[in-house]
Amino acid sequence: MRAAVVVGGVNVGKSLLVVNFAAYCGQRGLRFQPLDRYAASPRPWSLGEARRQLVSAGPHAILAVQGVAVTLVGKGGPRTVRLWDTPGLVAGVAGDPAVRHAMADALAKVAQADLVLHVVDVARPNCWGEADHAVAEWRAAATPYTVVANQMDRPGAREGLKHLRRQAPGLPVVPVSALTQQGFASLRRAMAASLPVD
Ligand SMILES: Nc1nc2c(ncn2[C@@H]2O[C@H](COP(=O)(O)OP(=O)(O)O)[C@@H](O)[C@H]2O)c(=O)[nH]1
Ligand SMILES: [Mg+2]
Repeated sequence: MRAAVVVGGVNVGKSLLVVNFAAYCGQRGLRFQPLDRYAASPRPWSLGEARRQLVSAGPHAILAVQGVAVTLVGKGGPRTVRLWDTPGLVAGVAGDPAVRHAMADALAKVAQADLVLHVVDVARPNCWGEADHAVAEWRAAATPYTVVANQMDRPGAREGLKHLRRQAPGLPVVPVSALTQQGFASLRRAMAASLPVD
């Protein structure tokens, strides 16, 4: 199955995007598949349970890299893709070994993915940080790469979006709100355009 990896800083809305976008694509229950090396079985969650388990305003709620399969209805037919949720990237080397391992898992997924969805919280000042710059510089030319400008429902997001476009010139940007699902139709179109039909 094709892989779309969702990366970005801490608390930008990656997990809420994964859960709500899967719901938008018609998933009613989510079977999260952890990375193979954890040899764990898929976690079946309702949408509400997945939000409770994964979405949090605190730092690094969940360190696991785990994915959920979704079917994108698009031009020419459906595309099945696994959306991989990852822990937030930070600049520098994390002191906590669990965070360091999680970071390495996340970057390994980015290196293998068929599509990278790089999530940014545009309602935050200076939303394109050092780690964002580093990852985009590393992979944007090598693989289909879309910057997801999230949290468009919040005050200041429009200015943040302009700032982001200046900071990341040449990268495709799709503005969305993972909370209200605004922009999800455009996101699905952008994803379908980069993935082969099943
Ligand atoms: N208003 C608003 N809040 C959001 C949005 N996306 C995420 N959040 C909130 O931001 C916090 C972090 O979200 P989460 O998905 O856990 O971020 P992650 O660390 O990147 O996975 C949670 O409190 C979410 O409810 C959004 O588009 N709009
Ligand atoms: Mg998360």
